[in-house]
Amino acid sequence: MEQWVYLNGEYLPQREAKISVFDHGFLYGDGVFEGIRAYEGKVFKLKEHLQRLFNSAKAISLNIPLSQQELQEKVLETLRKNNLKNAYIRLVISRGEGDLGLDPRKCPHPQIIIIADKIILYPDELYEKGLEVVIASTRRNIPSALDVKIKSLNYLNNILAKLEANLKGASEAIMLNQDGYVAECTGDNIFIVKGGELITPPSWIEILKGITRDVVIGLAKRERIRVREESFTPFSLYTSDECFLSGTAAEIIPVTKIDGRVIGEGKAGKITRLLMRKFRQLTKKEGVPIY
Ligand code: PXG
Repeated sequence: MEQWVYLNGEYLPQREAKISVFDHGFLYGDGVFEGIRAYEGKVFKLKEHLQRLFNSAKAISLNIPLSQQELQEKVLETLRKNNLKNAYIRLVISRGEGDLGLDPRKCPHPQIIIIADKIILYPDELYEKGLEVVIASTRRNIPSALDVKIKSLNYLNNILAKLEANLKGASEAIMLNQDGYVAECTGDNIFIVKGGELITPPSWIEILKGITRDVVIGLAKRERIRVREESFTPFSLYTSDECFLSGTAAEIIPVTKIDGRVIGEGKAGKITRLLMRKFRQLTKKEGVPIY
């Protein structure tokens, strides 16, 4: 079905929502984005996503010509316009039209795009069976070159890792930082369980500080599961009792094979299943109402 797309203050039918070929988002990946979910008529963690979007924009000196409150209202309006209760929302701010040079000063009009659509998820059975993943040889960008805390339109680092996974017949790739410590996946954060404790790479390492990651940590603590934010190497992955990924699109999804090594019992572990259940309950309960 054709969707209505928000583009700089207007709602356009999907086919008419077009961006200039001179837009630096397209030419150089100069821009920022967010992926957000709505569940049962409520937008999950909307304020947190908007805050992260504004921080990403600030970091690249991109001025969003709306306040956070105004942008929130546009997101809700886009969902209403499309009659959506359950949705995947893509918020994109690009540098806008310029000339063929890099200079962002020549792009006076940032473009604001909001796409709201139905979400395509991993098949249900994978939430039982778990994913088979590989460790990519492509390392995560270093912060002194391009800080991965910026959720920018430049995702080639992640796409190169994803390609490696695809070529090896896996659906996802784990990325290490330059020092060989586990960072995250191409669009998800990573957790392991060992001896009843939940461990995830700390936020100072080269990861996007996932909003789902924060929710998972909060849920685990409430369930009195000990949580450690600590760096670890692939050895800890291979020898973990459970492993799962967290992200807005995938939510919580178990990992049951890493580089051919079976993790735990080769299916979703106990703590993973508990957190999956608690997470789903929370998404039904919390959020900014659309209607
Ligand atoms: N790491 C990276 C590199 C990401 O891009 C996450 C972790 C998880 O963060 P949240 O806040 O979502 O828990 C992301 C998420 C998608 C998609 O549609 C998701 C992301 C990026 C691109 C596509 O699956 N970001």
